[in-house]
This record gives sequence, structure tokens and C-alpha cells, in this order.
Amino acid sequence: MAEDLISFDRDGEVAIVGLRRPEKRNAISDRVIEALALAVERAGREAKAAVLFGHGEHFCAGLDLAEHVKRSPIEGVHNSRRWHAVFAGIERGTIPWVSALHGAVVGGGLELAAATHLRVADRTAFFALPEGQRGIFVGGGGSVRIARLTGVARMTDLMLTGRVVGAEEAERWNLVQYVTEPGAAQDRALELARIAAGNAPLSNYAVINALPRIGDMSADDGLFVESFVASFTATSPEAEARLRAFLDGRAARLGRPA
Ligand code: 1HE
Repeated sequence: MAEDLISFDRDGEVAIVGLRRPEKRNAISDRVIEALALAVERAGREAKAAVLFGHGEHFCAGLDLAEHVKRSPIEGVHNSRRWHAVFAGIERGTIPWVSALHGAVVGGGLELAAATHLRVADRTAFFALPEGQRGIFVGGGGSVRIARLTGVARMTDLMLTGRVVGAEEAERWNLVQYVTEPGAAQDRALELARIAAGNAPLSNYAVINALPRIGDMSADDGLFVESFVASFTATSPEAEARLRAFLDGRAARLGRPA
């Protein structure tokens, strides 16, 4: 059943996870969330990085509004907390996630993308938070993650006015880090995921788990924690081998930007 709603493939060390409910524009139902939870766990076990994309014409139309109409207040809380837990498995899990975005990236779809570490949008992608128009609020972590990515003022604009932002603007707004031609986001995301998969797993773990936490700390606390994370990673056997490879001239040199 879960496989119907979420596809799972592997390309070498990269897991490729697809939202597969195109007839409902990949709207996130309870079953989709549970299927995604399984895929996230599996990717963490089997791969060194992951790509997340949407089957069909859109990345994701957000919360399944048909299901949501019927919930009681406390069911709504539990549902939102479940989204938080599943998205936290992406954001603060064990491997880097790259989302490939096209078409609608709206509401809970944008919240999901915001939980990934890198966002690649093709020029068909459009971003919106129509919660205000639907009489609801973000519940998938957007008030924290989207507000931090783009700033409270821009998120407020999206929510109050229903403003729809294209891919270029989304890059300027820091909602995405890469923009590609239509249809090319998934290949670019895979390329980036492969690069990240080639890093030391401990460094990747530190990046995805330490950086957001340090961002939540005072500067002094952050610097203190940074020293421990730095020392822990730098004294690992893998770091020693990689540093030695560089010093011996066996590691690739950095290139200039294209
Ligand atoms: C849906 C959903 C959905 C489509 N829940 N069923 N999200 C929104 O407010 C976005 C609502 N969706 C749209 O604005 C449009 O569907 C799209 C711009 C994404 C795509 O348009 P289009 O013309 O390609 O498709 P469509 O004809 O609107 O939709 C196709 C079907 O998908 C149709 O069902 P059908 O049975 O009539 O074929 C739609 O009802 C269905 N569909 N989107 C349920 N979201 C944790 S809090 C997060 C809060 C939010 O995410 S709020 C934002 C919700």
C-alpha cells in the first residue's frame, strides 16, 4: 500500500523518493505521511543521501484538504505533530536530502520542501501559502522553517495576500538554492545528492544536525558547541584519512565557479 503513494528507488548511494499521488497533485493525506515516514527511515538505513521529488505535473499541493475538513481540534494537533515528527526525520535525520521542485510547491508542500537541506526548483515551480484563503494555518513546521528561510515579513506576505512566487523570485527569497530549466530539477538534485553522499558521513551528520541547533543558540553557546562538533569530526579516522589524502596530493582540488 505504502509503495503506491511513495516511490522508492536507488541510484548508487542515493535514495530517490517520489510523492506518487499525481491525480490529487501529491496532496499529503494521512496515508501519504505514513508512507513518507517509512521511506525516510529506509533511505536513512540504505543510502548516503536522498532526493525527494513529485510524480506528475506538480511537486505537492500541500495538505489533503478533503481529509482535513473532518478533523476535531485535538485530531488536528496530533496530525500536525505527526507531520513535525516525520519532517524532523528528514531535517535532523542521518543523511542529506535534496528536493527537486516543479509545478505547485504550496502549503504543506512548501513545508515539506523546507525540511530538506537543499532545494532545486525548475522554472515551472511556483510557491505559495494559501492557508489564509483556506481558513487554516501552517501546521507542518512552516512557521519555523519557512520563516527562517525567507524571513517572517515575506512569509506573512505569502499568507496574508496569497502571493504566488516563481522560481527566480523564490531563489532571491532564499526559498530555493538552485534554479534549472523546466524538467531538469531532478537531474540537478541527483547530481548534488551524489556530491553530498561523497562527503564523510560524520561531517554530513554534523552539518544537518549541528547547524540548525547552533542557529537556535546564543552566539556564545553556539561557538562552544561548535568546538566540540569540530573536534569530534576532525579526530575521526575518516577525517584523518581524508586530510592525509589531501596532503599527499591524492584528493581533488577545488575548481573555480562556472
Ligand atoms: C487536492 C488538493 C489538496 C488538489 N487536497 N485534493 N493546498 C492548496 O490550497 C492548493 C490546492 N490545489 C490547487 O490550488 C490546485 O489543485 C493546483 C494548483 C495544485 C493544481 O491545479 P490543477 O488544475 O493541476 O489540478 P486541480 O484540478 O485543481 O486538482 C486535481 C485534483 O486534485 C482535484 O480532485 P478531483 O477529484 O476533482 O480530480 C483536486 O480536488 C485535487 N487536489 N490539491 C486535496 N491540497 C499541515 S498544514 C498545511 C496546510 C496546507 O497545505 S494549506 C494548502 C492546501
